[in-house]
Amino acid sequence: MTIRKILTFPDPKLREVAKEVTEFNSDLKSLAEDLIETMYEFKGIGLAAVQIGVNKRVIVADVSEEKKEPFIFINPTIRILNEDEKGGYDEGCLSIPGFYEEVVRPTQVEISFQNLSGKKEEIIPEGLLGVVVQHETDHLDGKLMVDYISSVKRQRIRSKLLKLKR
Ligand code: QAP
Ligand code: CO
Repeated sequence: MTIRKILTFPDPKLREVAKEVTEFNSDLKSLAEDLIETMYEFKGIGLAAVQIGVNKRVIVADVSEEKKEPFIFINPTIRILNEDEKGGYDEGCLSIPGFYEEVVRPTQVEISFQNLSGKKEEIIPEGLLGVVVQHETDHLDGKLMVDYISSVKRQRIRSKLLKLKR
């Protein structure tokens, strides 16, 4: 298990579309373990492989109080169950440290994914988990929470983070 470095916006690697996982081997298991350890280290509730520079469709999430209920989703896809039910949430992102923005998303979704053995599973997440899984799945398509806000705000966040990096 290794704590990995998290890429920050506007790193171009965060814009890549991640590749489907086809091999369910021990490398995949260590990747998932690193993601979980890195998420806990930086007090996150969700993390996508692309955020640590790994171009694979793997995400992890843990919205529990005790931080002992990690979920691993491989090749996740989202199906909106009710287009009319939407909710806003002040989202954060480990790749956009220090910034929180309201994002409106569907509240009733079904997640289809594979587990570490490659077995297909489905869940209908409740509350915050549904928000986090949608946020993390966006990462796999190169999409970031700042894409939901105005371009003026996005540019402001971009220059602030670039200044912090220097
Ligand atoms: C995605 O993000 C998420 O700015 C996961 O200084 C978060 O875990 C989706 C974090 C909230 C929906 C709601 C952010 C930690 C963690 C920061 C995170 C920071 C330290 C973000
Ligand atoms: Co994020």
